[in-house]
Amino acid sequence: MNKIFVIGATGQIGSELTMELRKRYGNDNVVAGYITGAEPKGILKESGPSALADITDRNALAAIVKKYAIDTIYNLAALLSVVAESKPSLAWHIGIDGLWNVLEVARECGCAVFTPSSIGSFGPETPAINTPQDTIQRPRTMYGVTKVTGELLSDYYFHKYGVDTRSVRFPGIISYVTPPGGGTTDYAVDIFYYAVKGDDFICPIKPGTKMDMMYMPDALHAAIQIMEAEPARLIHRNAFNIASMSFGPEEIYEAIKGLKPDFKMSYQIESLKQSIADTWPDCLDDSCARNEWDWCPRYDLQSMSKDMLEKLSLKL
Ligand code: VAH
Repeated sequence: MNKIFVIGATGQIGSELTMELRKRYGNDNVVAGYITGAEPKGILKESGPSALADITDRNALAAIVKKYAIDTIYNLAALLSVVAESKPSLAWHIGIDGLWNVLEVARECGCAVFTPSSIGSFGPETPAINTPQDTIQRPRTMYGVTKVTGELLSDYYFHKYGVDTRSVRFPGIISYVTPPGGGTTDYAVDIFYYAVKGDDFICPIKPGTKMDMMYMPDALHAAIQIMEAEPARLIHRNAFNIASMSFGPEEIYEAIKGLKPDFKMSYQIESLKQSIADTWPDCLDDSCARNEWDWCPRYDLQSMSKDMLEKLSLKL
């Protein structure tokens, strides 16, 4: 990787991935792609080049790739699971028509492509405990349909055209920089904001609803490490199971309460989020990522909770 283009650079993952890539590869070598209304601000804007990049405009993507001699595209444009249920055609348009544009530009210009999948790519028939790398994927959400289709389309472009496509199935990602927008796992981010502000938290997900979660530093590490991996070692490509922690609302509450004894939580279940969460696995088997490109997370629930509370206290 030398010249990198991040599509969706102002989103929850993109805003931090762009900065991490600039730190590793040089500020001028990472172009932040954004859409109207979500322009980069502050350090993200000042630290390196940015370009208006609507993923549904193939010519615009091609012009940016050629102008900056891009060799690697991180495609982070997507509607998250809850929003995608209310706007399914837009979710498909961005997730798949957009991906098609990225893959065609990558095929013409010789770029590698990272397009994240998700635990949302699994469905109720998928084994929920130690979910295998290769297993049934019959998601019941439009988000999941776009993620499975994205995996298949990315593998197709690798096998048919030799486009260097690679990706991971992200769990719910927890971060303190840019809040997520419209996800089923957002509760695991929101809970920290309430704890730091000293407010009681009302959890929208039932106790006992285990889902894979990951702290943003580990997610960034995975997104970069897989693209730096030795291609000859890769048996899989789109997309690798990765995991770091699996918990339900009562467990993250206890972890935070251990650090903030006065913190209180109650439940008010949101049926759409709960119905989506119920179709997702509890915990993934990520042995293929560990064997094929040395994936190894650094944070667990305790260390993440401590770091999140410290960083959010400074931020807020
Ligand atoms: C969501 N945070 O909740 C995203 C993510 C696995 C969850 O895809 O939709």
